[in-house]
Amino acid sequence: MSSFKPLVFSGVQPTGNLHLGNYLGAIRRFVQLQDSHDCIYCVVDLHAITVWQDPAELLRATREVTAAFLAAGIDARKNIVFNQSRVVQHAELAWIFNCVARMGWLSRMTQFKEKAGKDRENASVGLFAYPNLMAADILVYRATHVPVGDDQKQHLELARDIAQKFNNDYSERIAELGAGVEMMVGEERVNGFFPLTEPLIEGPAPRVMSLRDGSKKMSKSDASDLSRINLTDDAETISRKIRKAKTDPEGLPSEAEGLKGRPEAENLVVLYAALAETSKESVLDEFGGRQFSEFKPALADLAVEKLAPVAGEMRRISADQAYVDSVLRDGGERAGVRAESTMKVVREIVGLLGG
Ligand code: AQP
Repeated sequence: MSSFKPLVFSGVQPTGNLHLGNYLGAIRRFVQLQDSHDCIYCVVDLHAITVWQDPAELLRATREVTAAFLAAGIDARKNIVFNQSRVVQHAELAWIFNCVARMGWLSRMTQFKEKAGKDRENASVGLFAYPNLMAADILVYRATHVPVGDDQKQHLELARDIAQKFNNDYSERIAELGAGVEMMVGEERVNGFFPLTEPLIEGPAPRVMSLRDGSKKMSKSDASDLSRINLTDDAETISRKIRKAKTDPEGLPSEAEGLKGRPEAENLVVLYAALAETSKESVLDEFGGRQFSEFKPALADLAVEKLAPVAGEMRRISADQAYVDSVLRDGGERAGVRAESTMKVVREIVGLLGG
């Protein structure tokens, strides 16, 4: 029985400053996975333009995210690093998925509801169809695993629904062309062209929260810069943001149970645990019973210790624009070969002349 070859794919949008949530929830995981998997990492510039982007800023941010990937330790020779718009097959497959996905499925996406806000009529069509492009990003490589933060869970479920509907709708044609791969869907053994990709939402910090509001995730688009730690923040800025982070009047509990209903306190403990690569329990073993006035400086020192080398490396790599561009160009060429080999078959499956 043939089965899908394990392949990791993930992307980051070049929109504004990368923050600690992007780093702990996604980029650091990308680095770890390259030891065990074939990986493709993408700077998703086509996703970025679903909301307005200044063109010069988009170019800058695309290079900056690439520099962050490299600075964090992604090996662009062993893996593929490129920007999405370079490989036109992403957009081509996204169009086919626009015709597979249902309006009702997309209408339920919470990210669209949050980003479009009350003024839905004025949101771009691209923002609505964003999850179809995301499914195409993954499935144009028939990727089996996608490391993401918790906020992307719903979009990955949609990618699985799209893959499954495509496999069902075209099942006869897939069989006729011998293009299918056997896989288990629940208890059933089926033959499909696209895998049902598994999300990898794991690690100690799948959802880093805002430093100003423990009910909101840390986000690039938050109007308050105090809400997030940017990868490019200097030591003084990191310390100030952590000092000003919202907490409650109680000290740190000795047990994780004591963090229940205290989202801001829990977030800071999670951050410490993630940065130190340990558990919440062991952080509380060390700091339980102490006040935030003692814990915050320790957290700030740790954050600076872990982030300063990445920021320094980002600055060094960013200064060599020709190198960054060459990484994206080379990655784009290699990604394009793989994407085209999938699309050749997809065109045949769907019945599009042109090969
Ligand atoms: N707060 C977070 N905690 C953990 N992981 C997070 N990610 C984002 N925020 C957090 C993960 O980072 C990866 C890249 O995200 P993205 O650039 O594609 O866009 P996003 O999820 O929309 O991130 P932002 O920062 O919140 O951007 P805006 O403000 O533009 O919406 C993804 O794997 C994501 O899960």
